[in-house]
Amino acid sequence: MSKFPKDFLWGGAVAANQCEGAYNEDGKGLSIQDIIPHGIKGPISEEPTSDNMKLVGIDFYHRYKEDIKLLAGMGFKVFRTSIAWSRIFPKGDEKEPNEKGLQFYDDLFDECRKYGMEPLVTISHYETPLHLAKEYDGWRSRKLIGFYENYVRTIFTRYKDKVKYWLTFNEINSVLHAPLMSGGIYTPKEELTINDLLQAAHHELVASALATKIGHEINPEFKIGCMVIAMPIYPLTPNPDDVIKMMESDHENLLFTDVHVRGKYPNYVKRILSKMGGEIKMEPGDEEILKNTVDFISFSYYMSICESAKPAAKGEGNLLGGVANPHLESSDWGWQIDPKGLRYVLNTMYDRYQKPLFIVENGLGAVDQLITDENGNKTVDDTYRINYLKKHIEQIAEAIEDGVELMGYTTWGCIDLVSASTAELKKRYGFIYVDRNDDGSGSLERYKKKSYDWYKKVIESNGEDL
Ligand code: BGP
Repeated sequence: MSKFPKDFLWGGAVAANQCEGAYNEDGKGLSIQDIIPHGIKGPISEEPTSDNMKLVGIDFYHRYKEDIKLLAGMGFKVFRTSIAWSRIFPKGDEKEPNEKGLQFYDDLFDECRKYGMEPLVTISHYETPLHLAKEYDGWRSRKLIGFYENYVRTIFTRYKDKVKYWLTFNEINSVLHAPLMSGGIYTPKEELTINDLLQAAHHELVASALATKIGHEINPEFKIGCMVIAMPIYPLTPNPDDVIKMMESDHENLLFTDVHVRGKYPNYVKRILSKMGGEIKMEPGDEEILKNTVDFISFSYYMSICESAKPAAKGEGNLLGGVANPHLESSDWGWQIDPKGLRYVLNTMYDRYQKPLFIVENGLGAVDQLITDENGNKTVDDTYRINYLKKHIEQIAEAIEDGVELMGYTTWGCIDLVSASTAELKKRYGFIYVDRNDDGSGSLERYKKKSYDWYKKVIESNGEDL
């Protein structure tokens, strides 16, 4: 008997800016991704440059029918993608939307539904319209709440009968760590204090709660969730100083789910703010809006990290940094692989909130080798990816046995796409290989990897046959 609920939502995830390409077609405006050619650590460009792999992505904009069919071939029940805000409102602050942009997502969601796949839609996934970044400094400006409100009203109304599951902001807690990519904040990070970042976060939190309210008014059947980076933080040693350091780091993440689920700020936020002096500037009505809490909590899970009170060698953590754990192995990009950490985080989150959870990202970024098999088909022997996913799914099953209420699981980058942190194509996550390389070469042909048939079997058996 499968441990997974019978209506468990198995599937995969992508984001518009990492796969669609067509960065300036059909009225689309520029987004901040069009000026980040080399990922979060690289310099930004004034204009889009041809070395930016996201301008073409994997050409999903033109090939989505072929891709959705391939994903449906694995039996996907759900497909997570995002809407590129700048396709709908090219600059972000217009009143009227771009019809061609709206039509594209109508067609995409219809295509998903044709195969019985539920779209799970991220409203803002690291793709703030560039104009909002340059003109307003992104989410540092309170004005963004109004622009976002106009955007969500437009898409909720348009897709109210096609999309049921929504996520308000991708990895909302990352705004403290990658302000440009996450919050469209143009001011360099070095010039920002934690209080500046928490103020920007406040604007996003108000916008998120407002979206939840508006969404439920437009369609009471909507399920609207928040989305955070979930990363267990372990103390590097049992030294109480390390434990306290861990707790303080954790607060900076937990505050986002606390506000989304409890509808108000936790007390410890005052202490974080007091380090710099000052407080979050609220406007009348903000506290009331924050009371619109989410239906579920979703998160990405790639790794755990350690914290130490002593300055120690920093790990290559996702966006959050941290100290390396001597008990774990790392991916080629230095992300520490920790399947049991997933069971742990599912339990701690469920214990804290008693809300349904949804794992909307998990997977292994690796360099894949395209080969020709004995039947003459091009493929990739990605046994390492299968092993990674298998170990994580085993731990999910354990967490379900622990009593955690879990809605679904979407692996990240189910078809190869451009990396968010490094902007490379060679960091691949997919069950489907896309022939495109970092020098821009490649036919854009799609090939099934070994993991394709494996994941199909996992879904067919509802997580029994790993
Ligand atoms: C998360 C992002 C995704 C995705 C993933 C993998 O932080 O939500 O957009 O890209 O991580 O990261 P990367 O692409 O940097 O390997």
